[in-house]
Amino acid sequence: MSLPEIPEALIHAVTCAKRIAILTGAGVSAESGIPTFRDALTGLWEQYDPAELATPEAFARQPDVVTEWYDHRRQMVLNCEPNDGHRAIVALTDLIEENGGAVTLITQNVDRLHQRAGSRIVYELHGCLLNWRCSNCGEQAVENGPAFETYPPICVACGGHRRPGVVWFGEMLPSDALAGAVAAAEQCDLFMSIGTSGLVEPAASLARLASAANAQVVEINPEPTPLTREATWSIAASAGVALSALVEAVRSDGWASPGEVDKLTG
Ligand code: BV8
Ligand code: ZN
Repeated sequence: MSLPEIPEALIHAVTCAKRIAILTGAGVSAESGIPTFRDALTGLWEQYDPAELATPEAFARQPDVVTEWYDHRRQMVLNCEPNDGHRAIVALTDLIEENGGAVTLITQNVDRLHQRAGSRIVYELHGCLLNWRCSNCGEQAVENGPAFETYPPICVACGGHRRPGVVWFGEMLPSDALAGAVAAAEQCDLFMSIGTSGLVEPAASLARLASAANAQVVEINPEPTPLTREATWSIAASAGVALSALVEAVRSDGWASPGEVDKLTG
């Protein structure tokens, strides 16, 4: 597979950036074998619309169907591994931090693969599939084990229906994650939108916040999105391939510039 062309100006922007904000979507986990959100419904789930299942109303109406779908996704996530895209984000973060910059990682994903790849601070805008809580008494636990025996899973403390700790459509985002993401978008020099269709709010507005604050914006997505025509750069490639190529380019061209070589060789 040919490596995508990484524009010189983008490599320069990455090496000059003091603050980079990265927003990821389901496309970053696709190369781990996790269907993207809009393709999530294959097989027995294909008769459902994800946006229909990802709501409090659906949980109230069909707690068994909704929790079985989420538990099916939880098992998928537990049985897959982070991919080159997740690892490249860790490598890029380390490179930037070694050179005095800062990276804020914001994700719409609920699979915790960034953390499993080694990303330390992640703003999870839409919660996490592994956290489950009682919809009645709030009792919560991280569930890393096998599939539940009953749907919906029942709270041992009060007998209530347990739900996944994700943010459903119509629910507020976690205020600390959203505040951190907005601040990072408003203060960054470079905003990277990776593997997201840019359809879900308020996450989709972060790139516009960044560009309104004079940040440059790069999008990595094999398909065009509403952001494509507004971005400074748009790389039509998969996250794993494009991010690995970007890290390679920054490592070799970016930081091997004459000033850096003097600094490195003393
Ligand atoms: C809220 C958890 C306040 C559950 C999810 C304006 C402002 C505020 C709210 C709204 C607004 N307008 C509308 C709303 C309401 C709503 C909304 O956005 N609706 C949309 C559909 C119009 N927003 C909300 O309800 C939010 N709450 O704002 O609270 C409020 C409340 C009520 C009324 C007003 C305000 C809550 C939204 C959170 C929903 N929960 N997830 C679960 O996972 O089941 S969202 C869900 O979609 C996932 O988190 C997913 O990540 C996310 C976004 O989708 P993407 O990540 O982009 O995934 P998608 O499949 O769409 O695209 C994948 C992309 O990857 C594609 O472009 C593809 O080309 C690309 N790709 C594929 N392979 C690769 C790749 N890219 C790179 N490499 C590859 N290999
Ligand atoms: Zn309970």
